[in-house]
Amino acid sequence: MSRHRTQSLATVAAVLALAGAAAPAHAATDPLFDEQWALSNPTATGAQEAWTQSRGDGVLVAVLDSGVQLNHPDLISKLWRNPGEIAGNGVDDDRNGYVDDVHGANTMTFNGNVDDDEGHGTHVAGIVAAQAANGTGGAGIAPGARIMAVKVLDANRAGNSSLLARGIRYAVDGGARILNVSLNGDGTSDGLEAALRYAGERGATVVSSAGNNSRDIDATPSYPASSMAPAVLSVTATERSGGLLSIANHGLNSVDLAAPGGSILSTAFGSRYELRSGTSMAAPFVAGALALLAAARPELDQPALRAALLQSAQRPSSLGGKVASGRLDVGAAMRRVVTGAAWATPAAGSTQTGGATVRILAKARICGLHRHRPLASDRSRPRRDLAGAAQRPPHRQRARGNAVAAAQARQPQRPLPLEGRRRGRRGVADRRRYAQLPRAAQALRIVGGRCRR
Ligand SMILES: [Ca+2]
Ligand SMILES: [Ca+2]
Ligand SMILES: [Ca+2]
Repeated sequence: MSRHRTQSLATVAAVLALAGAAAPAHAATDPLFDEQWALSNPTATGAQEAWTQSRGDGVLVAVLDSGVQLNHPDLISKLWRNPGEIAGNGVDDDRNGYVDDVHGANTMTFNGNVDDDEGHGTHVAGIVAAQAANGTGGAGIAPGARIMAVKVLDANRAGNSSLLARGIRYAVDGGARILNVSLNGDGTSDGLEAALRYAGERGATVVSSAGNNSRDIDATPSYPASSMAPAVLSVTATERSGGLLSIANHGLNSVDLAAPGGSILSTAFGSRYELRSGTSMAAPFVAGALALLAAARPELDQPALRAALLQSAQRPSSLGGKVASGRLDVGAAMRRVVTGAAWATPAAGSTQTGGATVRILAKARICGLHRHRPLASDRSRPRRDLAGAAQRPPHRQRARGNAVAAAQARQPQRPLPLEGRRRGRRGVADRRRYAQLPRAAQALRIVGGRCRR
Protein backbone atom coordinates (compact mmCIF):
# COMPACT_ATOMS: atom_id res chain seq x y z
CA MET A 1 0.00 0.00 0.00
CA SER A 2 1.40 3.36 -0.93
CA ARG A 3 1.90 6.18 1.48
CA HIS A 4 -0.65 8.18 -0.43
CA ARG A 5 -3.28 5.52 0.03
CA THR A 6 -2.39 5.13 3.68
CA GLN A 7 -2.99 8.83 4.15
CA SER A 8 -6.31 8.69 2.40
CA LEU A 9 -7.44 5.98 4.79
CA ALA A 10 -6.01 7.57 7.89
CA THR A 11 -9.34 8.55 9.32
CA VAL A 12 -11.01 5.22 8.75
CA ALA A 13 -10.21 4.17 12.30
CA ALA A 14 -12.68 6.65 13.73
CA VAL A 15 -15.38 4.86 15.65
CA LEU A 16 -18.93 5.44 14.59
CA ALA A 17 -21.12 6.11 17.58
CA LEU A 18 -24.71 5.06 17.29
CA ALA A 19 -26.15 6.33 20.54
CA GLY A 20 -29.87 5.94 20.77
CA ALA A 21 -30.20 3.86 17.61
CA ALA A 22 -33.42 1.97 17.07
CA ALA A 23 -33.11 -1.76 17.48
CA PRO A 24 -34.59 -3.88 14.68
CA ALA A 25 -33.23 -7.27 13.74
CA HIS A 26 -29.46 -7.34 14.21
CA ALA A 27 -29.09 -3.89 15.69
CA ALA A 28 -29.06 -5.05 19.29
CA THR A 29 -25.88 -7.05 18.79
CA ASP A 30 -24.30 -5.59 15.64
CA PRO A 31 -23.82 -1.95 16.60
CA LEU A 32 -23.32 -0.64 13.04
CA PHE A 33 -26.29 -2.48 11.57
CA ASP A 34 -28.51 0.59 11.36
CA GLU A 35 -25.88 2.26 9.18
CA GLN A 36 -26.20 -0.61 6.71
CA TRP A 37 -29.13 0.83 4.80
CA ALA A 38 -29.18 -1.97 2.26
CA LEU A 39 -30.02 -4.39 5.06
CA SER A 40 -31.67 -2.31 7.78
CA ASN A 41 -34.20 -0.78 5.37
CA PRO A 42 -36.57 -3.72 4.81
CA THR A 43 -37.36 -2.70 1.25
CA ALA A 44 -33.84 -1.91 0.01
CA THR A 45 -32.92 -5.52 -0.85
CA GLY A 46 -35.60 -7.58 0.88
CA ALA A 47 -32.89 -9.24 2.97
CA GLN A 48 -34.85 -9.19 6.21
CA GLU A 49 -37.70 -11.10 4.63
CA ALA A 50 -35.26 -13.61 3.12
CA TRP A 51 -33.62 -14.14 6.53
CA THR A 52 -36.84 -15.64 7.82
CA GLN A 53 -36.02 -18.62 5.58
CA SER A 54 -32.26 -18.69 5.28
CA ARG A 55 -29.00 -17.15 6.41
CA GLY A 56 -26.96 -18.76 3.66
CA ASP A 57 -25.60 -21.33 6.08
CA GLY A 58 -22.64 -23.23 4.74
CA VAL A 59 -22.85 -21.87 1.17
CA LEU A 60 -19.41 -21.11 -0.23
CA VAL A 61 -18.87 -17.75 -1.93
CA ALA A 62 -15.52 -17.04 -3.57
CA VAL A 63 -14.35 -13.44 -3.47
CA LEU A 64 -11.89 -12.80 -6.31
CA ASP A 65 -10.31 -9.53 -5.36
CA SER A 66 -7.39 -7.92 -3.50
CA GLY A 67 -7.53 -10.60 -0.79
CA VAL A 68 -9.26 -10.63 2.57
CA GLN A 69 -8.09 -9.61 6.03
CA LEU A 70 -8.43 -13.10 7.47
CA ASN A 71 -8.34 -12.06 11.13
CA HIS A 72 -10.91 -9.28 10.86
CA PRO A 73 -13.21 -9.80 13.87
CA ASP A 74 -16.32 -9.88 11.65
CA LEU A 75 -14.75 -12.25 9.11
CA ILE A 76 -12.48 -14.60 11.03
CA SER A 77 -15.28 -17.07 11.70
CA LYS A 78 -16.61 -16.89 8.15
CA LEU A 79 -13.69 -18.36 6.22
CA TRP A 80 -13.73 -21.42 4.05
CA ARG A 81 -11.28 -24.11 5.12
CA ASN A 82 -9.65 -26.21 2.44
CA PRO A 83 -10.10 -29.76 3.75
CA GLY A 84 -7.19 -31.15 1.75
CA GLU A 85 -4.53 -28.71 2.87
CA ILE A 86 -2.33 -28.81 5.99
CA ALA A 87 -1.51 -25.27 7.08
CA GLY A 88 2.01 -23.95 7.34
CA ASN A 89 4.00 -27.01 6.26
CA GLY A 90 5.21 -25.48 3.01
CA VAL A 91 3.70 -28.38 1.07
CA ASP A 92 0.93 -28.41 -1.53
CA ASP A 93 -0.82 -31.26 0.25
CA ASP A 94 -3.84 -31.48 -2.05
CA ARG A 95 -1.65 -31.00 -5.14
CA ASN A 96 -3.82 -28.30 -6.64
CA GLY A 97 -0.84 -26.12 -7.49
CA TYR A 98 -1.09 -23.86 -4.45
CA VAL A 99 1.04 -24.32 -1.33
CA ASP A 100 -0.76 -24.02 2.01
CA ASP A 101 -3.93 -22.63 0.44
CA VAL A 102 -5.97 -23.02 3.58
CA HIS A 103 -8.56 -20.24 3.20
CA GLY A 104 -8.05 -19.51 -0.49
CA ALA A 105 -5.24 -18.78 -2.90
CA ASN A 106 -3.02 -16.09 -4.31
CA THR A 107 -2.94 -16.48 -8.08
CA MET A 108 0.29 -14.50 -8.37
CA THR A 109 2.38 -16.42 -5.83
CA PHE A 110 0.66 -19.83 -6.02
CA ASN A 111 0.26 -20.10 -2.30
CA GLY A 112 -2.27 -19.32 0.41
CA ASN A 113 -1.10 -15.78 1.12
CA VAL A 114 -4.39 -14.00 0.55
CA ASP A 115 -3.82 -11.13 2.96
CA ASP A 116 -5.53 -8.00 1.70
CA ASP A 117 -3.06 -5.21 1.02
CA GLU A 118 -5.60 -2.78 -0.38
CA GLY A 119 -8.89 -3.18 1.48
CA HIS A 120 -11.24 -3.67 -1.44
CA GLY A 121 -11.60 -7.43 -1.03
CA THR A 122 -12.12 -7.19 2.72
CA HIS A 123 -14.98 -4.76 2.11
CA VAL A 124 -16.57 -7.01 -0.51
CA ALA A 125 -16.25 -10.10 1.71
CA GLY A 126 -18.03 -8.32 4.57
CA ILE A 127 -20.94 -7.33 2.33
CA VAL A 128 -21.42 -11.01 1.56
CA ALA A 129 -20.93 -12.64 4.90
CA ALA A 130 -19.78 -10.48 7.85
CA GLN A 131 -20.75 -12.26 11.03
CA ALA A 132 -24.10 -11.27 12.49
CA ALA A 133 -25.18 -11.00 16.12
CA ASN A 134 -21.65 -11.03 17.55
CA GLY A 135 -21.65 -7.59 19.16
CA THR A 136 -19.20 -6.30 16.58
CA GLY A 137 -19.58 -4.08 13.52
CA GLY A 138 -22.33 -4.93 11.08
CA ALA A 139 -23.56 -7.99 9.23
CA GLY A 140 -23.36 -9.46 5.76
CA ILE A 141 -26.40 -10.16 3.63
CA ALA A 142 -25.64 -13.88 3.96
CA PRO A 143 -24.07 -14.09 7.42
CA GLY A 144 -24.11 -17.88 7.38
CA ALA A 145 -22.09 -18.16 4.16
CA ARG A 146 -18.39 -19.03 3.93
CA ILE A 147 -15.82 -16.91 2.16
CA MET A 148 -13.11 -18.34 -0.07
CA ALA A 149 -10.50 -15.61 -0.55
CA VAL A 150 -8.92 -15.60 -4.01
CA LYS A 151 -6.33 -12.90 -4.48
CA VAL A 152 -6.05 -11.75 -8.09
CA LEU A 153 -4.88 -8.17 -7.55
CA ASP A 154 -1.59 -6.95 -6.18
CA ALA A 155 -0.98 -4.13 -3.73
CA ASN A 156 -1.14 -1.58 -6.54
CA ARG A 157 -4.63 -2.76 -7.46
CA ALA A 158 -3.17 -4.22 -10.61
CA GLY A 159 -4.39 -7.40 -12.17
CA ASN A 160 -5.09 -8.89 -15.54
CA SER A 161 -7.35 -11.37 -17.22
CA SER A 162 -4.86 -14.23 -16.85
CA LEU A 163 -4.82 -13.89 -13.07
CA LEU A 164 -8.60 -13.58 -13.00
CA ALA A 165 -9.04 -16.63 -15.21
CA ARG A 166 -6.72 -18.61 -12.94
CA GLY A 167 -8.70 -17.45 -9.92
CA ILE A 168 -12.02 -18.47 -11.47
CA ARG A 169 -10.71 -21.97 -12.14
CA TYR A 170 -9.29 -22.24 -8.63
CA ALA A 171 -12.60 -21.19 -7.06
CA VAL A 172 -14.68 -23.56 -9.17
CA ASP A 173 -12.29 -26.47 -8.61
CA GLY A 174 -12.38 -25.71 -4.89
CA GLY A 175 -16.14 -26.16 -4.85
CA ALA A 176 -17.44 -22.59 -5.09
CA ARG A 177 -20.61 -22.21 -7.15
CA ILE A 178 -20.99 -18.50 -6.43
CA LEU A 179 -18.05 -16.31 -7.43
CA ASN A 180 -17.95 -12.56 -6.85
CA VAL A 181 -15.80 -10.57 -9.29
CA SER A 182 -15.92 -6.85 -8.47
CA LEU A 183 -13.39 -6.01 -11.16
CA ASN A 184 -13.72 -4.42 -14.57
CA GLY A 185 -11.69 -3.87 -17.69
CA ASP A 186 -12.38 -2.80 -21.25
CA GLY A 187 -11.28 -6.04 -22.81
CA THR A 188 -11.44 -9.76 -22.37
CA SER A 189 -9.22 -12.60 -23.54
CA ASP A 190 -9.62 -16.13 -24.80
CA GLY A 191 -8.31 -17.37 -21.46
CA LEU A 192 -10.82 -15.38 -19.44
CA GLU A 193 -13.72 -16.38 -21.68
CA ALA A 194 -12.69 -20.02 -21.40
CA ALA A 195 -12.59 -19.76 -17.61
CA LEU A 196 -16.05 -18.16 -17.56
CA ARG A 197 -17.39 -20.97 -19.74
CA TYR A 198 -15.69 -23.49 -17.45
CA ALA A 199 -17.51 -21.93 -14.49
CA GLY A 200 -20.84 -22.21 -16.29
CA GLU A 201 -20.25 -25.78 -17.34
CA ARG A 202 -19.73 -26.69 -13.71
CA GLY A 203 -22.88 -24.97 -12.56
CA ALA A 204 -21.36 -21.80 -11.12
CA THR A 205 -22.42 -18.17 -11.31
CA VAL A 206 -19.88 -15.39 -11.76
CA VAL A 207 -21.44 -12.26 -10.29
CA SER A 208 -19.68 -9.32 -11.93
CA SER A 209 -19.74 -5.61 -11.25
CA ALA A 210 -20.88 -3.52 -14.23
CA GLY A 211 -18.06 -1.01 -13.68
CA ASN A 212 -17.83 2.63 -12.68
CA ASN A 213 -17.43 4.67 -15.84
CA SER A 214 -20.91 6.27 -16.00
CA ARG A 215 -21.35 4.66 -19.39
CA ASP A 216 -23.66 2.39 -21.34
CA ILE A 217 -21.84 -0.92 -21.59
CA ASP A 218 -24.16 -2.02 -24.39
CA ALA A 219 -22.25 0.53 -26.47
CA THR A 220 -18.84 0.21 -24.84
CA PRO A 221 -18.45 -3.15 -23.10
CA SER A 222 -16.84 -3.70 -19.72
CA TYR A 223 -15.50 -7.12 -18.77
CA PRO A 224 -16.21 -9.62 -17.38
CA ALA A 225 -19.69 -8.08 -16.96
CA SER A 226 -20.15 -7.85 -20.74
CA SER A 227 -18.94 -11.35 -21.45
CA MET A 228 -21.47 -13.49 -23.23
CA ALA A 229 -20.54 -16.51 -21.11
CA PRO A 230 -23.77 -17.89 -19.63
CA ALA A 231 -22.39 -17.95 -16.08
CA VAL A 232 -22.03 -14.18 -15.87
CA LEU A 233 -24.58 -12.20 -13.87
CA SER A 234 -23.77 -8.50 -14.15
CA VAL A 235 -24.76 -5.97 -11.51
CA THR A 236 -24.96 -2.19 -11.43
CA ALA A 237 -25.34 -0.01 -8.36
CA THR A 238 -28.08 2.10 -6.83
CA GLU A 239 -28.06 4.92 -4.33
CA ARG A 240 -30.00 4.88 -1.10
CA SER A 241 -32.69 6.88 -2.92
CA GLY A 242 -33.17 3.98 -5.32
CA GLY A 243 -31.76 5.72 -8.39
CA LEU A 244 -28.71 4.58 -10.27
CA LEU A 245 -25.41 5.59 -8.69
CA SER A 246 -23.99 8.39 -10.84
CA ILE A 247 -20.74 6.60 -11.59
CA ALA A 248 -22.35 3.22 -12.24
CA ASN A 249 -22.36 1.70 -15.70
CA HIS A 250 -25.67 0.59 -17.15
CA GLY A 251 -26.94 -1.31 -20.17
CA LEU A 252 -30.41 -2.54 -20.99
CA ASN A 253 -29.00 -5.58 -22.73
CA SER A 254 -25.85 -6.30 -20.79
CA VAL A 255 -26.58 -5.40 -17.16
CA ASP A 256 -28.77 -7.97 -15.45
CA LEU A 257 -29.61 -6.46 -12.11
CA ALA A 258 -29.17 -3.42 -9.86
CA ALA A 259 -28.31 -3.60 -6.16
CA PRO A 260 -27.23 -1.14 -3.47
CA GLY A 261 -23.82 0.38 -4.12
CA GLY A 262 -23.87 3.90 -2.67
CA SER A 263 -22.31 4.54 0.76
CA ILE A 264 -22.11 0.90 1.75
CA LEU A 265 -20.79 0.16 5.23
CA SER A 266 -18.67 -2.95 5.51
CA THR A 267 -15.52 -4.44 6.95
CA ALA A 268 -12.31 -2.53 6.30
CA PHE A 269 -8.67 -3.40 6.19
CA GLY A 270 -7.16 -2.99 9.66
CA SER A 271 -10.09 -4.56 11.60
CA ARG A 272 -12.17 -1.47 10.92
CA TYR A 273 -15.32 -0.49 9.07
CA GLU A 274 -15.76 2.00 6.27
CA LEU A 275 -18.11 3.27 3.61
CA ARG A 276 -17.37 2.59 -0.03
CA SER A 277 -19.40 3.23 -3.14
CA GLY A 278 -19.48 1.62 -6.56
CA THR A 279 -20.68 -1.37 -8.51
CA SER A 280 -17.99 -3.33 -6.65
CA MET A 281 -20.23 -3.03 -3.61
CA ALA A 282 -23.42 -3.95 -5.48
CA ALA A 283 -22.21 -7.28 -6.88
CA PRO A 284 -21.60 -8.89 -3.47
CA PHE A 285 -25.18 -8.18 -2.39
CA VAL A 286 -26.27 -10.30 -5.34
CA ALA A 287 -23.67 -12.99 -4.61
CA GLY A 288 -24.93 -13.11 -1.03
CA ALA A 289 -28.54 -13.19 -2.21
CA LEU A 290 -27.73 -16.26 -4.31
CA ALA A 291 -26.21 -17.84 -1.19
CA LEU A 292 -29.42 -17.21 0.77
CA LEU A 293 -31.47 -18.88 -1.96
CA ALA A 294 -29.01 -21.76 -2.34
CA ALA A 295 -29.16 -22.55 1.37
CA ALA A 296 -32.96 -22.46 1.35
CA ARG A 297 -33.30 -24.73 -1.69
CA PRO A 298 -30.04 -26.67 -2.05
CA GLU A 299 -31.58 -28.92 -4.69
CA LEU A 300 -31.95 -26.00 -7.13
CA ASP A 301 -29.06 -25.29 -9.46
CA GLN A 302 -27.51 -21.91 -10.09
CA PRO A 303 -29.36 -21.20 -13.36
CA ALA A 304 -32.66 -21.73 -11.53
CA LEU A 305 -31.60 -19.48 -8.66
CA ARG A 306 -30.41 -16.80 -11.08
CA ALA A 307 -33.75 -16.97 -12.84
CA ALA A 308 -35.60 -16.59 -9.54
CA LEU A 309 -33.56 -13.50 -8.66
CA LEU A 310 -34.01 -11.86 -12.06
CA GLN A 311 -37.70 -12.61 -12.33
CA SER A 312 -38.34 -11.27 -8.82
CA ALA A 313 -36.56 -7.97 -9.40
CA GLN A 314 -38.38 -4.73 -8.67
CA ARG A 315 -38.85 -2.52 -11.70
CA PRO A 316 -38.79 1.10 -10.59
CA SER A 317 -39.16 3.74 -13.28
CA SER A 318 -35.81 5.20 -12.27
CA LEU A 319 -34.09 2.16 -13.75
CA GLY A 320 -36.16 2.04 -16.91
CA GLY A 321 -34.02 1.46 -19.96
CA LYS A 322 -30.90 0.97 -17.86
CA VAL A 323 -31.05 -2.61 -16.59
CA ALA A 324 -32.42 -5.82 -18.11
CA SER A 325 -34.42 -6.96 -15.10
CA GLY A 326 -34.52 -4.40 -12.29
CA ARG A 327 -33.55 -3.96 -8.67
CA LEU A 328 -32.60 -6.84 -6.38
CA ASP A 329 -35.44 -8.11 -4.16
CA VAL A 330 -34.13 -11.25 -2.50
CA GLY A 331 -37.22 -11.39 -0.28
CA ALA A 332 -39.44 -11.82 -3.33
CA ALA A 333 -37.00 -14.31 -4.83
CA MET A 334 -37.05 -16.31 -1.59
CA ARG A 335 -40.85 -16.40 -1.70
CA ARG A 336 -40.57 -17.67 -5.23
CA VAL A 337 -38.15 -20.50 -4.44
CA VAL A 338 -39.68 -21.67 -1.15
CA THR A 339 -43.20 -21.76 -2.52
CA GLY A 340 -42.07 -23.35 -5.74
CA ALA A 341 -43.72 -20.60 -7.77
CA ALA A 342 -43.29 -21.12 -11.47
CA TRP A 343 -40.34 -19.63 -13.21
CA ALA A 344 -38.78 -20.53 -16.47
CA THR A 345 -36.45 -23.40 -15.76
CA PRO A 346 -33.40 -22.93 -17.90
CA ALA A 347 -31.46 -25.60 -19.68
CA ALA A 348 -28.12 -26.34 -18.07
CA GLY A 349 -25.56 -23.77 -19.01
CA SER A 350 -27.93 -21.26 -20.54
CA THR A 351 -28.19 -17.68 -19.52
CA GLN A 352 -31.54 -17.09 -17.96
CA THR A 353 -33.61 -14.01 -17.57
CA GLY A 354 -37.27 -13.53 -16.96
CA GLY A 355 -39.80 -14.96 -19.41
CA ALA A 356 -40.59 -12.39 -22.05
CA THR A 357 -37.65 -10.24 -21.08
CA VAL A 358 -34.90 -12.56 -22.28
CA ARG A 359 -32.40 -9.95 -23.13
CA ILE A 360 -30.54 -9.52 -26.31
CA LEU A 361 -27.21 -10.30 -24.79
CA ALA A 362 -28.58 -13.50 -23.30
CA LYS A 363 -29.77 -14.51 -26.73
CA ALA A 364 -26.43 -13.68 -28.18
CA ARG A 365 -24.67 -15.72 -25.51
CA ILE A 366 -26.85 -18.74 -26.07
CA CYS A 367 -26.58 -18.44 -29.83
CA GLY A 368 -22.83 -18.07 -29.78
CA LEU A 369 -22.50 -14.55 -31.17
CA HIS A 370 -19.27 -14.31 -29.29
CA ARG A 371 -16.75 -11.58 -29.41
CA HIS A 372 -13.20 -11.92 -28.26
CA ARG A 373 -11.57 -8.73 -27.21
CA PRO A 374 -8.14 -7.99 -25.91
CA LEU A 375 -7.93 -8.29 -22.21
CA ALA A 376 -7.76 -6.03 -19.23
CA SER A 377 -8.69 -5.89 -15.61
CA ASP A 378 -9.56 -2.70 -13.91
CA ARG A 379 -11.19 -1.47 -10.84
CA SER A 380 -12.55 1.90 -10.14
CA ARG A 381 -14.72 3.31 -7.51
CA PRO A 382 -14.84 6.30 -5.26
CA ARG A 383 -14.50 5.77 -1.59
CA ARG A 384 -15.10 7.71 1.53
CA ASP A 385 -14.54 6.67 5.06
CA LEU A 386 -16.82 6.87 8.04
CA ALA A 387 -15.10 9.79 9.59
CA GLY A 388 -15.17 11.66 6.31
CA ALA A 389 -18.85 11.03 5.85
CA ALA A 390 -19.60 12.22 9.34
CA GLN A 391 -17.31 15.18 9.62
CA ARG A 392 -16.60 16.70 6.25
CA PRO A 393 -19.01 18.66 4.11
CA PRO A 394 -19.92 16.88 0.88
CA HIS A 395 -17.77 19.03 -1.40
CA ARG A 396 -14.69 18.07 0.57
CA GLN A 397 -15.37 14.39 0.60
CA ARG A 398 -12.79 12.90 -1.59
CA ALA A 399 -13.71 10.55 -4.36
CA ARG A 400 -11.12 8.13 -5.51
CA GLY A 401 -10.82 8.29 -9.23
CA ASN A 402 -10.63 5.55 -11.73
CA ALA A 403 -7.13 4.55 -10.83
CA VAL A 404 -7.01 1.21 -12.45
CA ALA A 405 -4.56 -1.28 -13.70
CA ALA A 406 -4.96 -3.21 -16.88
CA ALA A 407 -2.74 -5.48 -18.83
CA GLN A 408 -2.79 -7.56 -21.93
CA ALA A 409 -3.32 -11.28 -21.60
CA ARG A 410 0.01 -12.04 -23.18
CA GLN A 411 1.79 -9.44 -21.14
CA PRO A 412 0.24 -10.15 -17.79
CA GLN A 413 2.09 -7.66 -15.63
CA ARG A 414 2.10 -4.70 -17.96
CA PRO A 415 -0.47 -2.09 -17.04
CA LEU A 416 -2.33 -0.41 -19.85
CA PRO A 417 -4.32 2.80 -19.70
CA LEU A 418 -8.00 2.06 -20.18
CA GLU A 419 -8.67 4.99 -22.45
CA GLY A 420 -5.90 3.93 -24.76
CA ARG A 421 -7.43 0.49 -25.05
CA ARG A 422 -10.82 1.89 -25.84
CA ARG A 423 -9.56 3.95 -28.75
CA GLY A 424 -7.91 0.99 -30.42
CA ARG A 425 -9.02 -0.27 -33.80
CA ARG A 426 -10.32 -3.52 -32.35
CA GLY A 427 -12.36 -1.53 -29.87
CA VAL A 428 -14.09 0.33 -32.70
CA ALA A 429 -14.81 -2.91 -34.52
CA ASP A 430 -16.19 -4.49 -31.38
CA ARG A 431 -18.47 -1.55 -30.73
CA ARG A 432 -19.76 -1.74 -34.26
CA ARG A 433 -20.48 -5.44 -33.90
CA TYR A 434 -22.07 -4.84 -30.54
CA ALA A 435 -24.36 -2.18 -31.98
CA GLN A 436 -25.56 -4.69 -34.54
CA LEU A 437 -26.51 -7.23 -31.91
CA PRO A 438 -30.09 -6.09 -31.26
CA ARG A 439 -31.03 -6.48 -34.93
CA ALA A 440 -29.24 -9.81 -35.18
CA ALA A 441 -30.89 -11.08 -32.03
CA GLN A 442 -34.39 -10.26 -33.24
CA ALA A 443 -34.14 -13.18 -35.63
CA LEU A 444 -33.24 -15.57 -32.82
CA ARG A 445 -35.52 -17.50 -30.54
CA ILE A 446 -34.57 -19.33 -27.37
CA VAL A 447 -36.48 -22.55 -26.91
CA GLY A 448 -35.71 -24.77 -23.96
CA GLY A 449 -32.53 -22.86 -23.36
CA ARG A 450 -31.29 -23.57 -26.88
CA CYS A 451 -30.88 -21.30 -29.86
CA ARG A 452 -33.36 -21.48 -32.71
CA ARG A 453 -32.30 -19.37 -35.65
CA1 LIG B 1 -2.84 -26.86 -2.18
CA1 LIG C 1 0.23 -27.47 3.15
CA1 LIG D 1 -21.03 -8.41 13.23
